[in-house]
Amino acid sequence: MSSLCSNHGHCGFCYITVVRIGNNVRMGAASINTASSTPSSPDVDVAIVGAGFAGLYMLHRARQTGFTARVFERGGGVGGTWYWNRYPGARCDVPSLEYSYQFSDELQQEWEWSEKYATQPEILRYAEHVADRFNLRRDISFNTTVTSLQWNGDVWRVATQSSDDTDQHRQGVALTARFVVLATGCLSSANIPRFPDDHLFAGRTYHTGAWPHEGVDFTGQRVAVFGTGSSGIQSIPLIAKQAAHLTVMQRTPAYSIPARNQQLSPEYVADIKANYAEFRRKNSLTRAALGGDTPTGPHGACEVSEDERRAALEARWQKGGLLFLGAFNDALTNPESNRLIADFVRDKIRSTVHDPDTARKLTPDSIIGCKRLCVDTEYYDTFNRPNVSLIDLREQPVERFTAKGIVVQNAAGTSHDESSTSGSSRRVEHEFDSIVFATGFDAMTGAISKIDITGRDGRTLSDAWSAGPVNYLGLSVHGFPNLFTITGPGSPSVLTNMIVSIQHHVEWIADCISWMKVNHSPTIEADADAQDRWVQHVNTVAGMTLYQSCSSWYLGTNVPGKPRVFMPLPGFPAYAQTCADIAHDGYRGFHT
Ligand code: N01
Repeated sequence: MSSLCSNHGHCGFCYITVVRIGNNVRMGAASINTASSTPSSPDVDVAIVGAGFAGLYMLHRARQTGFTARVFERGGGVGGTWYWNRYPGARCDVPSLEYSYQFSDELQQEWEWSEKYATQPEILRYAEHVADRFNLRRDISFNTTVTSLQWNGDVWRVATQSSDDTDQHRQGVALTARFVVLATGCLSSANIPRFPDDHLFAGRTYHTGAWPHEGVDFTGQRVAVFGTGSSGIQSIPLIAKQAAHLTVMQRTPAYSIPARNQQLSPEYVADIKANYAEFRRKNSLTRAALGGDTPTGPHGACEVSEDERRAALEARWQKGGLLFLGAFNDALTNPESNRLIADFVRDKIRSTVHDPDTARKLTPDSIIGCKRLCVDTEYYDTFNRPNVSLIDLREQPVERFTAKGIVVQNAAGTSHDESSTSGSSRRVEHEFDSIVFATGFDAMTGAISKIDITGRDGRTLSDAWSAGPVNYLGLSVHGFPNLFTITGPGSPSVLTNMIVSIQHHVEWIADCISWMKVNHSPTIEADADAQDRWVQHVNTVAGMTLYQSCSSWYLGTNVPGKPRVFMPLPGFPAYAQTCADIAHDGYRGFHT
C-alpha cells in the first residue's frame, strides 16, 4: 500500500496507488477531477463494474436519465462473456433476433444478424457496434479490475487495479460514486478444477472461458477436453475435426438437443422487423422470456397418448433448440413427465452413437433440464469419428497428471486403448499435447465475490453471503445501500434470455435512482424483512420444480465449498410484475 493511502483527508479513497496527473486521476482515455471530492460530491453518480451487455446498457441508460457514470472493465474490450469465450464453436443458443437489445428501434432495425444462432464473433461485433453507436467507450476504463468497494456512509469508494501492460507498476485508480452497479456477468469467473500433479503437465492448457484471442490450431495434436456442458458440447465437434485425436473426459453426461442452425432468410428477418415490438412483447410473456412464437404445449407429458407424445417431442426435436422442453407444460415439475421426455432423448442418443458402450456412457440417467439443457451441432455424431474417444470419469477417475498427459484408473475388465500404459493394468496414461477445460464457471456470485465489498457498519458482502447469496429482488442486498446487481442471484437471470433480463434490470435501476433524485432520497437499501421474504419466495418457487434434484451450477455444487443454494428465480413475467408493483408502491421493501 502506498504512503498516499494514509492521506484519506486529501484524496478520500486511496486503497491502492493512485495515478495522479495534476489533480486528475487517470482513467483510460478520460480523466476525472478529484480535487474537489468530498463525501457528498462524488466523482460520478454511477460506477458500473463490467462492460458486457449489462454494463453497456447501464452506462447508456444512466446517461440518458441525466447521471454521470464510469464503467470499469477487466478485459481489453466490450462484450463481457462474448469477449472472453472465443473457443471453437462458441455461439449463443438463444436465437439472435431475440438475443439482442430492444431499447432502440433504430438499433434493432439496422443490425443484421446472419444466422438463427449467432456466433461469438458476430455477437462481439454487435456489442462493439453498440458501444460505438452510442459513444460509450469514452466512459469505460478497460483493462481495469475493481478490487474493492467501500461504503463510507454517503458514497461508494471504488478502488481498481490496471492490468494494462504499458502500466509497469500495475497502478490503479480510484473514485467515489453515489451508486454502484455490479454488471459482472453470471458466467464470468472461470472454474478450473485442480488435479493431483496438474502442474507437471508440459503441454498447453486452455479454459473455454478465457480462450486465446489469436485462436488455437489443434492440427495434428492429441487433445483432451474436460467438461460436457454447453461449452464442451459446442467445442468438441470442431476440435475433433482438427485434432489428430480427441479424448473427451466426461464426468456427467449431458442432454443435448440439435440446434438446426441455419442462415436467416431476408424474408423472415423482414417479417420480424416489421413486427418487432409484438415479437418482443410475446417473448417477454413467456417463462424464460424467449420463444413467444413457439408457446409451451397445453398438456402434461403424461396426459396424452404415447403416439401424441412422441409426435410432439419429434416435432420439437426437428425444430431444434431449447424450446424442446416446452413440448409439455410439466417437464420441470412432474418427475414422471420428465422421465418420458428424457427417455425420448436417451433413445435419440442410442440411435445416433454407433458404439453401444460409448452410447451407454453418453446417455444421462438424470432429470432432463435440471442442469441447463445443451444445444449442439453434431455433438453425438462426433463420437462416431475414429479419432474420438470417451473416458467416463465416473468409471475411470483421474488419478494424476504427468508431464505427458493424464493417468486414469482403468475400468475393471476393460482393455487398453491406443494410449500408452504405465504401471499396472489398473492405470492408463493417456498422452496429450493440449488439455481444454470446458469446466464452467463459479456462476452468478463468482465475479462479485472476487471484489472486496464492505457495506454499512463495516459488514462485508462475503460475510453477508457466507451461507448463500441473500438479496431482495436479485437487485439489492440489505446492508449495502445504493448497490445494485444486474441478473444477480434471486432474479430469473440465467433461466431466461439474458438480454431481456438485463434490459429489465437496467431500466428498473435507472428508474429507481431517478425516483430517488426527484424525491431527494440520498440512499436506498433493502429492508432485512423484505430480503428474508424474498429469499424464502425464491426457495418456494424453486422448490416447486425439479431443479434441485441434481448437482448443477444453478445450485453452486460445481465449485468446491460453495454454499448449496438454488440461485435463480424461475419465471420472468411474474418477477417483472413484482418489480413493477414494488416500484409503483414507492419502492416497497426498501428503506430510503
Ligand atoms: O459449464 P458447465 P459450461 N472434472 O458448468 C465438468 C452458458 N453457456 O461452460 O456436470 C471433470 O455447464 C462438469 O461436469 P459435472 C450456459 O448457461 C451458454 O459448459 O459437474 N469434469 C460439466 O460437464 C451454460 O450452462 C452457451 O459433473 C468437470 C462441465 O465441466 C453455462 O454457460 C455456451 C470437473 C462444465 O459444464 C456454463 O456452461 C456456453 C472436474 N473436476 C456456455 N469440473 C450458449 O449459449 C467440472 N466438470 C450455447
